[in-house]
Amino acid sequence: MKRLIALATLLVALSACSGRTIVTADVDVLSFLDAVDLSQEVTVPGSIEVYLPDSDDDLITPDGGYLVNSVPLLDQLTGFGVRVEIELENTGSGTLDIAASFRLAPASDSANIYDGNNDVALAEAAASLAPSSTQTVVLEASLAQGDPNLDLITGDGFRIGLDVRATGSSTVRYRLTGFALTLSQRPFNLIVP
Ligand SMILES: [Ca+2]
Ligand SMILES: [Ca+2]
Repeated sequence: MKRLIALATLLVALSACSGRTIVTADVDVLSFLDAVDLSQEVTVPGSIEVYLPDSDDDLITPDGGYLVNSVPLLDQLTGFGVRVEIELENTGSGTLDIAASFRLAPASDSANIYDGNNDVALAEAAASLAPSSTQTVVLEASLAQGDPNLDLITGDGFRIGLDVRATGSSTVRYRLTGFALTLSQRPFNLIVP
């Protein structure tokens, strides 16, 4: 079984593995983000922390991130996976240290998915960039059945976001080049219209 479902807010590819024991929905988050979230040059005046995707029109204020809902499989998930790729280019004259994390939060955590209250950092990565250098940071995580963090995802959806901290005096251009989610569920739990 393989089918594409076009929804108002999300494109989801559904497929079942050959054993027909697990159904997965692949969500390409990149295709739903605004241009400002995908790429921007930011001045780093000693240190700065930005939050992506930005939902309150200010990159440096933490917020509710991106709400994923209106997709199949949200009820009774048996697995969750994420892979994010952030290309970072040091466009200034100073060295930069970068630390990035991927956050997961329930739909109800609409004010701040970065404060450790009802939210969690599932993946973290760091990089050091000399002037004029470019590196790609990869954030990757998966949750298996029984992981308590899966309980953050309910039929109402869930929230996701990236916390990117830069330290140094320079400028940095970030470019989100990959942001993919995989939601897994056993077929007997699947409800598709
Ligand atoms: Ca913000
Ligand atoms: Ca929170």
